[in-house]
Amino acid sequence: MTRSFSSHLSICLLPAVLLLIHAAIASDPSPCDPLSALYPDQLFLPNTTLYTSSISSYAWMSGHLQPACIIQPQSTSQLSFIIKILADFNTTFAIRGGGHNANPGFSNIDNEVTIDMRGMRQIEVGDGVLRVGAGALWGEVYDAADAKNVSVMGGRISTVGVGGLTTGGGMSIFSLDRGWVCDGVKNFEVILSNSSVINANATSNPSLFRSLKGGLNNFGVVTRFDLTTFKHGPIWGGTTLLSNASESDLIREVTNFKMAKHDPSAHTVTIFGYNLPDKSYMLLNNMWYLKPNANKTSLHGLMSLEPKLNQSLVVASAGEHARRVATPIPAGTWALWGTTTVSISPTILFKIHEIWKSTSSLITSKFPASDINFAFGYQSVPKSTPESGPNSLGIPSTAVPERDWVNLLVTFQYQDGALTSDLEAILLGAIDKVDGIAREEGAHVKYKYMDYAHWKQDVFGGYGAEEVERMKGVAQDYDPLGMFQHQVTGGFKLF
Ligand SMILES: Cc1cc2nc3c(=O)[nH]c(=O)nc-3n(C[C@H](O)[C@H](O)[C@H](O)COP(=O)(O)OP(=O)(O)OC[C@H]3O[C@@H](n4cnc5c(N)ncnc54)[C@H](O)[C@@H]3O)c2cc1C
Ligand SMILES: *[C@@H]1O[C@H](CO)[C@@H](O)[C@H](O)[C@H]1NC(C)=O
Ligand SMILES: *[C@@H]1O[C@H](CO)[C@@H](O)[C@H](O)[C@H]1NC(C)=O
Ligand SMILES: *[C@@H]1O[C@H](CO)[C@@H](O)[C@H](O)[C@H]1NC(C)=O
Ligand SMILES: *[C@@H]1O[C@H](CO)[C@@H](O)[C@H](O)[C@H]1NC(C)=O
Ligand SMILES: *[C@@H]1O[C@H](CO)[C@@H](O)[C@H](O)[C@H]1NC(C)=O
Ligand SMILES: *[C@@H]1O[C@H](CO)[C@@H](O)[C@H](O)[C@H]1NC(C)=O
Ligand SMILES: *[C@@H]1O[C@H](CO)[C@@H](O)[C@H](O)[C@H]1NC(C)=O
Ligand SMILES: CC(=O)N[C@H]1CO[C@H](CO)[C@@H](O)[C@@H]1O
Repeated sequence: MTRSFSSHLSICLLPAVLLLIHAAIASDPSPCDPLSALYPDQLFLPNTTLYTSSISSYAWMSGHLQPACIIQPQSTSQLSFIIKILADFNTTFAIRGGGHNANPGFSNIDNEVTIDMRGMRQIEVGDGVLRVGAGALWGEVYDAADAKNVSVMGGRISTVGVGGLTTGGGMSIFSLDRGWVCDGVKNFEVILSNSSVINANATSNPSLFRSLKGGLNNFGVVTRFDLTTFKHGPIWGGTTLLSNASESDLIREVTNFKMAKHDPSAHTVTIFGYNLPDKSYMLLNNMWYLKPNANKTSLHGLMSLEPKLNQSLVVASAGEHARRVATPIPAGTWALWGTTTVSISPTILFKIHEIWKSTSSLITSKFPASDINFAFGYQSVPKSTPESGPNSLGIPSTAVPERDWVNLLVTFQYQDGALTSDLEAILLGAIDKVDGIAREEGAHVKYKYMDYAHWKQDVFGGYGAEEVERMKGVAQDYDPLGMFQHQVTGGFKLF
């Protein structure tokens, strides 16, 4: 090690710990030893109960990597010191929030250190602001907000993490009215690579503030998100399960809904699912209306599709909705996610739907006996909100994404991990076809939503060269040695 460790040490630490750290750096490149000496109760080693339960709490099997140790800091000052140690060892590490990203290596790592943020999940509701520790899950945020009769923009499902969803953008049921979840952040508390703890907000470190809204883990570890709160009354909505007989009616009604006059109160996520080996369909139409009654509104056409095999529609707070739609993911499930964006036209969704059908046939012929769920999901893209200040998503100020754009989420869920590379090729191939027909129609949009993207997709390319150049400059200013490029290997990287 070339850099001096002792120069960073705070005086309250015991000299014995200092000796241990020096001995560890000299003899063994693993930072787990000093971390374990400093934080014995928060350092989990393989084959212990806490380690195993941390690994099994990842949503998907892709998260089940085997780090040399997992460190679960309880406070910003502890994590700042941990970052110092990791900087000195110059080894790779992962940052884990809610553990819901499907890309391998985004929030866990083999043989190195994983920082499990879930020890930091304090929530405090103040005047117009909710301060949340970065390791919290949205369900906890909504519980705190509901208790004070306020709302925040957050994930639509209670089990997902605040950290990953917000730094990648974030789509909420309020997003067509109020913007991306990251646009609702007033202030980020963040630890930089030199272990300084700073605030990034509109007046302090504004370039970093902008970059963190869509820049994932490229600049620092976010330790706290300060979210804007607002008053909001009860919201109508939930899920309806339609029969496969509604297939073409559903794609028509989604098109009609998008082509009609834009209604910022209506939020929909429409999912065309296909299951093997039983060759069954799962057509799920999720709808929310930001008022207690959606009758005779823009949702009318979607609401009137029959027959409904099942429905769960209520009038409730955003938090109650998020809890109701959370269904447990069965243990042992693998997932692949990918995404693209198109602009709406009378024909584009019908053409994309043909790709869903042909891909369903393809997997039926290739893997007839496998347990696979394959889905295309459609939703509007959040509003751009200049009043919240810029984010880093690179969406042109001339665009009206909430009205004109449709996000497509393509997913595979399956039980046999050996199918991964074949399904990955099929997923990326289907997205290429969608992009191809969208280009032919003049409906192609280069922006791709980071939190839904497959790791092989060029998310930053979709942000545009100008935005990426700006972010690279910010990364060089705030992380001159490139810790968040070279040591934090998981996630979409700027360099
Ligand atoms: C069931 C389910 C429902 C979903 N619903 C929605 C939804 O309603 N809206 C939506 O927009 N998306 C949704 N998503 C997608 C979700 O936003 C992404 O999967 C996101 O990456 C999850 O964040 P996480 O913290 O749980 O994940 P993780 O896997 O823990 O983290 C994802 C990435 O974020 C980074 N990261 C996490 N915390 C921090 C931090 N504190 N500082 C710096 N970097 C950090 C990690 O390093 C990693 O690269 C959903 C996903 C699932 C599986
Ligand atoms: C974990 O325990 C199992 C059996 O108890 C053992 O085979 C394995 O080697 C252990 N792994 C580690 C990393 O210690
Ligand atoms: C950290 O390691 C990388 C190679 O893994 C090396 O390029 C870089 O110079 C090292 N940084 C420091 C500060 O030693
Ligand atoms: C929230 O609203 C309910 C119902 O209107 C009311 O009874 C309760 O006192 C309110 N709580 C707070 C913290 O304002
Ligand atoms: C912005 O950061 C500064 C400096 O830390 C802090 O004093 C101020 O309160 C922050 N603003 C917000 C909105 O959090
Ligand atoms: C909305 O319409 C449904 C179906 O016609 C009806 O059952 C329900 O009572 C209506 N809700 C309101 C609030 O009018
Ligand atoms: C139907 O909805 C209810 C909740 O309203 C739920 O408990 C049940 O599991 C659902 N059934 C199916 C087949 O989705
Ligand atoms: C840490 O880095 C930031 C951004 O580069 C810089 O402003 C700050 O002075 C540095 N702090 C220390 C203690 O070096
Ligand atoms: C794949 C599948 O489940 N297809 C069914 C769709 O619904 C029709 C009736 O409307 C059935 O005949 C199909 O078998």
